[in-house]
Amino acid sequence: MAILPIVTVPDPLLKKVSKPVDKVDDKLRAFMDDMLETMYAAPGIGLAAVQVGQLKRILVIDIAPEGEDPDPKYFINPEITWTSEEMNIYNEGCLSIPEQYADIERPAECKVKFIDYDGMEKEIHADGLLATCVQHEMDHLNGVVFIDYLSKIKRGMYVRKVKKFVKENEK
Ligand code: GNR
Ligand code: NI
Repeated sequence: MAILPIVTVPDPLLKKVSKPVDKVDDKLRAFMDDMLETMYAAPGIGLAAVQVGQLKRILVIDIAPEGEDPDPKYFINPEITWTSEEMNIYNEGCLSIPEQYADIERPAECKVKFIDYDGMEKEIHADGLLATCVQHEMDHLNGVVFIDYLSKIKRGMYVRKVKKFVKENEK
């Protein structure tokens, strides 16, 4: 297992569309384990492969509250098949936009079809934080981050703050 470096804005990689995975094998599972370890170490509740430099359609998510048993979820080639009309606003953060938060409105519930850790096709109905997190991670696979929903001026402010944060943390 390994903790991988996390890509931050304005890295152009974060704007790219990730490619579908064609085979779920032990090598891919080892990479997904590294993603999970990286996410826990950050710490975060979700991570897309592009955030650790790989343009693959893979997500890992664990929304279990701190102090409770871990509940890792792996999503390969995820597709959102349904979203609710009801919306929800959540104060979102992103490991690629460290220390910055913004209220983002998304569908409150969604259904996601995906391939799991064992290569089996599954579909889940997500609500609450899981629905928000799945949609945030799906955005990463399509080259979108939450600041893309803000005005150009606000986005510029966020990017500047992240650059400063990254610079100060590499000293
Ligand atoms: O750790 C994370 N927290 C979070 C909080 C609200 C909405 C979405 C998220 S995902 C984020 C980790 C991350 O950047 N995933 O891409
Ligand atoms: Ni993110």
